[in-house]
Amino acid sequence: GKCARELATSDLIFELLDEPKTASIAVLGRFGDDAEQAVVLLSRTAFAPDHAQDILRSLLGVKRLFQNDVYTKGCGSPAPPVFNVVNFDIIYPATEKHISKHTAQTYKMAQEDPELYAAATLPFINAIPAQRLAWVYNILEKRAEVDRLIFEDPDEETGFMLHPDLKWDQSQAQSLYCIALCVRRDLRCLRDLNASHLPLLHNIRSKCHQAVLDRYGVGSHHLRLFIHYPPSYYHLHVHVAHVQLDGGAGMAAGKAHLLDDVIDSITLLPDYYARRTLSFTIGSRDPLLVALADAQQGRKRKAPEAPEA
Ligand code: M7G
Repeated sequence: GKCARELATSDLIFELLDEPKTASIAVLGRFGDDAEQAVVLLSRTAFAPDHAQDILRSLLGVKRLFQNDVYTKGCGSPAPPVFNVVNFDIIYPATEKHISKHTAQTYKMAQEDPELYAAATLPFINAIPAQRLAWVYNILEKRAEVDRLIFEDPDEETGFMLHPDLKWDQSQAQSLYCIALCVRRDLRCLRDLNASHLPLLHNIRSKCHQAVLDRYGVGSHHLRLFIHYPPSYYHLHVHVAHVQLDGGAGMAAGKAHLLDDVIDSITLLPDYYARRTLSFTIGSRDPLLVALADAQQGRKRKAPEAPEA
């Protein structure tokens, strides 16, 4: 409400992250003289194949940048400008966590063993304000995105709700991206999963496959189901994306764990995720990095000194 009305008077000036490859940009600013900050994400939509011919026709008249042998390059705005559709996402009021998530930063690998999880990550998760999951509970309690619901299974133990992910503009099936949120609220992340959750994971896998086929005509062999570690939101959810989608960092090794692999691992070893070391990429501005570094420092200090020779 507020965002839409005041967008005209906004003063969004600080560029956070400019990603030419995905034609997207994140900017930080305020609406008028409001004290709260907003993060706004802008991204260009994909070309609709039906429009390609019209776009080309209207572009042929614009300036050619160069021509070399069989190669010609040019650029211009197609007319009518209806082709320049831009998606926008507004996060308001934006917290430091939102701002850092959308800010350019350097990344490094972290190794989290069960002791480090207990000493650093778990206290970090427990300190996250409950407000961070408000959007999840809004969906589960049908206060938000109600008309976007794709499928629901209300079972208290194995149930979930499937919605289009915020990232997907639903313009193309090939960029399909949905999110399955568990009904139960006691599972935070991959670390919590063990063999007792196999019925839940099997249920999500088979019913997501069926629901996406029914709604979008995309078969299960074209879907990549995965769980992030660490996630941004500690309420267990499964990402459901088209295999052809280039998901960037969100699909990189060390961040995305295939649901098939998760199921297989805990079938073979029931407490696999409580015991293993998880390696992942972490941004220099991620507050979890500080928690991990502090705990590692403490561990070094506490480590027994080598016996003297
Ligand atoms: P994650 O693995 O916790 O973190 O996934 P990530 O954002 O680092 O991937 C959360 C997923 O939920 C992401 O794919 C988000 O795009 C998606 N998401 C986040 N929010 C705030 C919303 C929302 O309000 N609605 C919907 N439908 N999806 C969201």
